[in-house]
Amino acid sequence: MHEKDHINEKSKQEQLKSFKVDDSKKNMTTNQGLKVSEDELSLTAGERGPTLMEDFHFREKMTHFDHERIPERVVHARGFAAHGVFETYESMKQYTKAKFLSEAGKKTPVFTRFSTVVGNRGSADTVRDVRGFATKFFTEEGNYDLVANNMPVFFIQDGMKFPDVVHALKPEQHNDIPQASGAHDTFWDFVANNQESAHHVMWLMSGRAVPRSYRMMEGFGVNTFRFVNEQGVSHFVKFHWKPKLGAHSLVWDEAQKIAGKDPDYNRRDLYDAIEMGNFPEWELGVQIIEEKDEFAFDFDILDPTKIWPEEDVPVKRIGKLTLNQNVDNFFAETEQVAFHPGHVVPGIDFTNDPLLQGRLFSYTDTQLIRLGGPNFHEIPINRPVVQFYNNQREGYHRQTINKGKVSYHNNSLAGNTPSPVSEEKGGYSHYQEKVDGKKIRKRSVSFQDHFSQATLFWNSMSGPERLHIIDAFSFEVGSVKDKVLRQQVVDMFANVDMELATAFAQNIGATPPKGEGTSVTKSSPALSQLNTVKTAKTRKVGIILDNGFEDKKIKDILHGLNAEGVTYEIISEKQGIIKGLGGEELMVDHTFTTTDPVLYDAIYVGGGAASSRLFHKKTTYYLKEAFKHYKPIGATDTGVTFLEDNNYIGSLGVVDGTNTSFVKDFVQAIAEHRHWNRQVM
Ligand code: HDE
Repeated sequence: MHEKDHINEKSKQEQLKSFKVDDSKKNMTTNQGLKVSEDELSLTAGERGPTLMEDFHFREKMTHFDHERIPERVVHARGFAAHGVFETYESMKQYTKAKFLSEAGKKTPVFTRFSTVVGNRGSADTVRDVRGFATKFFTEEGNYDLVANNMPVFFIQDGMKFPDVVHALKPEQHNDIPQASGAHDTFWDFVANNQESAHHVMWLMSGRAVPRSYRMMEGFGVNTFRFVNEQGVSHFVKFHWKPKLGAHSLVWDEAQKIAGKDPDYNRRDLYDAIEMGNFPEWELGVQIIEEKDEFAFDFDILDPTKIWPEEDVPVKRIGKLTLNQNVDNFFAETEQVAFHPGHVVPGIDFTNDPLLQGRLFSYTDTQLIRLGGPNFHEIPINRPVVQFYNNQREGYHRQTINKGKVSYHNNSLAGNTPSPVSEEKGGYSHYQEKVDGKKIRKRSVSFQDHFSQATLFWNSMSGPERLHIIDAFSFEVGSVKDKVLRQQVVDMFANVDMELATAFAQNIGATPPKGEGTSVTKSSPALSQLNTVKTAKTRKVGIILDNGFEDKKIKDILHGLNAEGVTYEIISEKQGIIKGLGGEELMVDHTFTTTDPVLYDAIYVGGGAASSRLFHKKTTYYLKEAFKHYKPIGATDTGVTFLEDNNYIGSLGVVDGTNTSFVKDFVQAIAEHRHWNRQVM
């Protein structure tokens, strides 16, 4: 495999195959291969006697167990990953010599890990947080990592401040509370005292921080990189991931409830979608700026607290990522994968973005402690699909068996090999940017405007999105104990928008700000999730049914939903089989108590006998929750009485079965994601 010169989309899978072990139907052995005859009783001196030291099997088993945990990632500890393929749409040779982007139809195996940032490994998926979106491309020129987030800007401008923002965001020092949440004093103290965070905080208070699904989330490389072509011409580039299913969010009340009902909500969603063959897809987009336009904008294009508005610098879609295979082993693959923005291939290079420069140090450093030494690149999931040759040797967990006695360069004993390769033959060569300046600890004034783009974000939001942001500030800053700090935050965000700061100031008992407010009026429609892709495909409907349902009608509706790519689960009072009037049988997936309305995109009441009081009570609860969270609701047959009882008929996104085109209308309502303009008490 290593010596193969042809890399195809299956290459990584083939490479991993040789490391995979299926130990089902096998005899048990020790790690030395010795067959084990007894695995439950330790070796003792007599039936009631003491355990003996010489029980090597007991000691090996226990020692391994004692050492099973490795340190979790200091940030992005909780994550979930899958394998897939990236396919290039068209040759990007004009901009970059990166081979995996060089021709239309070229396929590259990838591994993508999604994550939350702040919580521990066992924390809930749906907390308010940034999401990581890291992709390793196993290219023929070595691994390229695009280590992205689902928000396009960052809290800080200089890597030097990363430990500070993370310390502030993590649980507080004295009591280790709260878990996976920024709703506490130290985070907001950091924000108020580091005003460059304003723009990122706006994103964090928006629906982007509670994505409905990893499959419905945008990704952004945040930092400014370079594309360099064969001729050595460089362009500035920002990377984007655009989800084919659109970018959609949960509502906060729902996100909080899901954190209890199903803390694995986002990972389960990704896993299930892949198992069902609903492979999630994203398009890779690039924004490109010519070198000569470096200073043509009213912000510094190297400032990671700034976006390049898509209306000013269009996003060109250059390829498609498809995740199509779940991992076999979470620890071996998802936990041990090691990303690094410094893993680049020829044609992709860095800029002087000061945050990026900090990152280029941190990622390898952190793997040393997390993965226990300098040989983490040899762990199967991290291995490039091309063989690596150099003079690095030894260290913990070395697996390569290098032949020969030479491990230095230059040498003549091995004909001066392994030998460096010229740029023309594919050797990586850094872009020769001219740098001339004094060694100083100082930031350019072009990085000093911290508020204009935070306002741009606010200006671009629709009404419901603004309400989400005001509620989020009210919750988060309202959770801050220090009243002076609360006021500081209000005064800071008055620089973003007076209406916003006034609204949450009133909710948290702070003094509304005075003054003129900002004069920034610019907006960017691409930032609003109301303008995203809308589709019912892969959405999950909770179908409430009781015995005595209308056989044909229900069957037709189920088929209709299936045909539109909608998935569903049948919910009833008891598990087992329910029967229709004509004897049709359906298997119940969940009872009212093993699931919850917050776990569905829509609720449909198909009715049936619906005679018990419990059925009535629970169905009403399911509908009320769905209604409150702006979800589509459908009902036919006896189910319609539930809509009547709750006065839902005629409300936005409520579809009743008196309509002959029920499936069509319901699917359309599902595609809307949420009916934000519904009047909800
Ligand atoms: Fe990271 N980041 N980061 N980060 N980051 C890590 O590396 C760091 C930043 C991102 O699924 C760590 O292996 C510094 C921006 C993702 O395994 C660590 C700075 C963006 C992941 C680290 C940043 C990211 C990480 C922790 C500021 C979006 C998870 C574990 C200078 C573009 C990757 C690890 C995975 C992980 C450092 C800022 C994305 C400590 C110093 C901006 C998606 O090295």
